[in-house]
Amino acid sequence: MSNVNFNVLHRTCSLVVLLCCLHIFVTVIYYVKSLDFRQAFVENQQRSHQLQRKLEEVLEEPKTSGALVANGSDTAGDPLEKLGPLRVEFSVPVSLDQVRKENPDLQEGGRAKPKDCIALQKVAIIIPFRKRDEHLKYWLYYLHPILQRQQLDYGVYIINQDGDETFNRAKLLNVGFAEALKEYDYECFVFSDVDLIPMDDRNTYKCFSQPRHLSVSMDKFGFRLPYNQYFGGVSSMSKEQYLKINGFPNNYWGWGGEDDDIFNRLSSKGMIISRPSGVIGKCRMIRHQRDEQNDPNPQRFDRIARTRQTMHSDGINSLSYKVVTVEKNQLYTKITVDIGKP
Ligand code: BGN
Repeated sequence: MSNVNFNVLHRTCSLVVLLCCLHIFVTVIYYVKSLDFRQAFVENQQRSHQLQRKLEEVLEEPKTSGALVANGSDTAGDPLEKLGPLRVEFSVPVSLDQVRKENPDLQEGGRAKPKDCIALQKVAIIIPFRKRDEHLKYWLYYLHPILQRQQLDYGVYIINQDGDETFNRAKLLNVGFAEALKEYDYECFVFSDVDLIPMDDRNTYKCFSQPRHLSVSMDKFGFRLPYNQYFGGVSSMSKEQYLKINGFPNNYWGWGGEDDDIFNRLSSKGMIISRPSGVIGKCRMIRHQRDEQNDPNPQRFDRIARTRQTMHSDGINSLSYKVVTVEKNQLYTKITVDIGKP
């Protein structure tokens, strides 16, 4: 009897052990499978994130430089299709030789126009200047390829203030307007500081139905407009718009206020400022020390308060200066001028 009991117990135990083993086996199989599944899920997720990132990069990828893109063999075709964000940096030095080589289509005086189509506009780019050759190299390096891609018929005019008297930005801009018009039938004028480089070539350096402010989103101001009326840095005006306000003031000697005076002139004539979006209008400023002979002008507060009274007698109609030298090369026309002193 006890023998029979023992046998039954033994068989039952063996069955239980077998069932346990089977259970462990099945559990292990399911566990391993679920691991595979989890890994596949994670890999899938990673792959779709990578794809997403790549897509974003392709859509947003800034081009290395204006020149590289303009001359790259993979970018042949419609130049307008290449427009978009640009990578702009000032850590690698550039040489004028390099800029000349990378822009073989430039004509004497820093002129270019599209070969296969009618230009958008005839644009004179006016740059007020004194002792900023390092900045000028970067400006030419970045801007020449951009301006050519923008299908403009343009010329670059560097207006160099002779001597060491206090700097006068607005008067130099007036000189640029007058001198450029003596050369060619320009219909549009872009007034640009030498240290400002656009970061997106959709920011077209041309004129619009209203005066345009182009440097709307500068790194220096945290990629924002410092104030709504700000019109400094880079702006454009058609010949008509410029003449309607009698050009720019001639008596802002030293830093500040002349751009606010120009804004006052425009708004007094009922014009409004047109601007690109904050994304397209991004630009970088080359960092530098304040120039000598360009201290803040203490008279600027009084002057901008009186723009409406002074603008009809002070402007392009009262401009006087003496051209000292004119230098023309493949990259620019440099006009050195004696504009007098305060
Ligand atoms: C303003 C200057 C501008 C200058 C901007 C940005 C004046 C006038 C008196 C208020 N205006 O303050 O000329 O472009 O800062 O730096 O100083």
